[in-house]
Amino acid sequence: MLETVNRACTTALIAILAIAWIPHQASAQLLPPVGSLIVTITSPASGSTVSGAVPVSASVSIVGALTVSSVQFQLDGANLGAPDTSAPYSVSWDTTGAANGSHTLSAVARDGLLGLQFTSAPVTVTVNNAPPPPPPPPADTTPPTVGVTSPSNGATIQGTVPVSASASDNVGVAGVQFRIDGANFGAEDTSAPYSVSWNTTGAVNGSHTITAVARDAAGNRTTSAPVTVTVSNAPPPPPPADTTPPTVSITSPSNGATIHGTVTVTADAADNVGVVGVQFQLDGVNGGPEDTTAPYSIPFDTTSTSDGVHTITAVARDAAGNRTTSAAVTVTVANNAPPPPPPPPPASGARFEETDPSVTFTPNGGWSQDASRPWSGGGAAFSTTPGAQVTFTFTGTSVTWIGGRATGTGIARVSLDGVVLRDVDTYSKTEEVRVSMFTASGLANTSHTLTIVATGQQNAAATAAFIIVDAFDVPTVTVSRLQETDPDIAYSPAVAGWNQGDTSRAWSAGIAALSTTTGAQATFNFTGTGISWIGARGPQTGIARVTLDGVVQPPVDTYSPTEQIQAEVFAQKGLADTSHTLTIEVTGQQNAASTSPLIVVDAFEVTMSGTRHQDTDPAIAYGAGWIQDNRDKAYSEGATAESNTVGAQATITFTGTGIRWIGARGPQTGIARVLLDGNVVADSIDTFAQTEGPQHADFFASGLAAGTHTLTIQVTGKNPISTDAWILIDAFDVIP
Ligand SMILES: [Ca+2]
Ligand SMILES: [Ca+2]
Ligand SMILES: [Ca+2]
Repeated sequence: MLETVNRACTTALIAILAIAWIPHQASAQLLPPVGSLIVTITSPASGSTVSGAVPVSASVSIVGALTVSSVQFQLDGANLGAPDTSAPYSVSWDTTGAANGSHTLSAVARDGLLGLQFTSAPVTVTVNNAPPPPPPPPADTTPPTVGVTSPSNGATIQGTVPVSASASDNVGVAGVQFRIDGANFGAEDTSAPYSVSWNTTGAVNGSHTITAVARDAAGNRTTSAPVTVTVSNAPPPPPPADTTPPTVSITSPSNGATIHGTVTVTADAADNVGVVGVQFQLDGVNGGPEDTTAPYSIPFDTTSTSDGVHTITAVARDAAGNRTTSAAVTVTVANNAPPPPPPPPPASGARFEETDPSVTFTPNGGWSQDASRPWSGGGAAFSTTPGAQVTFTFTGTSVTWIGGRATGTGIARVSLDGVVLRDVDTYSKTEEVRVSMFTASGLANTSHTLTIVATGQQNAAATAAFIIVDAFDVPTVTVSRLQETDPDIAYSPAVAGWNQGDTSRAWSAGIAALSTTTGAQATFNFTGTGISWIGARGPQTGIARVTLDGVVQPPVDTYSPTEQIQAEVFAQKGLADTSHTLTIEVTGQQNAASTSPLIVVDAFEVTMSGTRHQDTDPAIAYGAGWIQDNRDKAYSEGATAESNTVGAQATITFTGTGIRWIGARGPQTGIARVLLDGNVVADSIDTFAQTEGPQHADFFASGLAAGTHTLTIQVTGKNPISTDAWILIDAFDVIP
């Protein structure tokens, strides 16, 4: 079919060659119609809106003997793409190449026989493409600029300095990282002004390089020009100089010691930093090498020096060269002396009961045993038979007769080794059980015989002439019986805890304090080496809790099926010779056999240092105004001297290193002045107290030079609230 058409066309082609230059359109008009091509744009539809790439298609209908050689699409009259020579006729239109808005498409079909052209009806469409995306921004390739602004190049710095930089960027600086000697220093500073603080004391002195690295958000980095600085810090101050000298003291031998042979000299030394050595000296001259390690000591061969008094010192040294010389210890070197005497007998005496074989009663029928009181050892001997006597043979330098006194006790004659010493009046207004009756001291340390003879005589106030022999102490022990009214005893609760002043029994000094109040306490502060609580036992007494210097003692059960008035219910000996505190507490508890928890505080006996000399001792010289042999209270060995006369004075001459004045306190006692060796040592001792305190130590002096001294008591007046100016001399205790 096509070949047939082609042959037909060849003829027609030759015919028109001569007029090939004639425009086709014109030719179509000039030539008789031989047919037509009806071109129709099939897509897109007229009036449609298009975007992107769209196909533009056309169909051609042949009318007559024409053929279709091609279809040329047109956009707004201009060719769109190449002519399409074969059906289906189509071209792809990239509408993005056209402006948004109305456009006209058309298609021109070309006849293959005569070259006639037939144009379609126009199709108008609206191009509506999205605007093109904006062009991407240009990449940031511009690095920041940065420079270190402080410190300045070449600077010498010390201490803490700011390190600063300025930085800028076409877009923006994201951060600046400082570097010292190439190493990052601190965190990146992300906000201007860019600065870090540099404590240069952490760096070695010398040259260091500072740079700053600025960074922008695109990652561009710029390192500043280096700034070179010199760190020059002063060296740290030296530690403060040690200006504290050591402390040092010689611990052995003791001051005043007599030494011989080889003795060890020791010292204690201490220092705030450290002791590096202790140099011992004899009479100021170095002895031996310095001891550089504690404990500091050196052997001292006393034969290397002369007999006699020498001083030993120790010089402690610290590393800073501070030196301290100890207090001197004075010793007596006695290389050729005889050995020292044996130590003195123990202070606590041995007690010999009246039943001891060393005690002899004559005539046998004149003495009776008594167990009605809580006597030492449970019993005592008594007699009213004139001439009845008891002898006690002992070895020692002192002795004390322990007995009892009351309104019915009489006068005994006491002899030592056959020599009458004195007549002892044992009368007392109150019954005193197991107390010192007479003491002989200062005896040669040999065997002695003490003789007590009942005279049948009695005090004018006495009702009978009993003599009671309970025991003997060798050597004598210095004891004060202090009443429960003593100002040194504190009672609690203050109100209603204790029944004070009970007189229902023959209490020591006539009265006692009683309590059944659980938790009620009596606290006694005393100084001495022993303590006895004088209370009571009976069918109605309870259990007490005793605390001595804070140490709780075993419970004290004071129950007894029979009454024991003035019983020693608690005793502790061998205490250090210093102040102590004894507390008695009512527990509210009682023995199963007891009828009540009652606790009785009647008196305390305090054992003290020294040897007691009674107010009757011939070593005491009384001036005018003194009254002897007062028996109105429970005094030591029954009696005192006393004066209510201002200006009255008494002086004891004693040999020893200390002395204790046993007087009294009370509502009626006065003020005294005390002189030692003629010098006032206590100008105004006010003995006033609201409660009775017989046998109180009104004054004590110790540490005196060994030798003979005098102690003078002067009555000087009274406290305004005291009823009188009584000053009592009950005894003196001489410290050897
Ligand atoms: Ca006895
Ligand atoms: Ca009493
Ligand atoms: Ca006395």
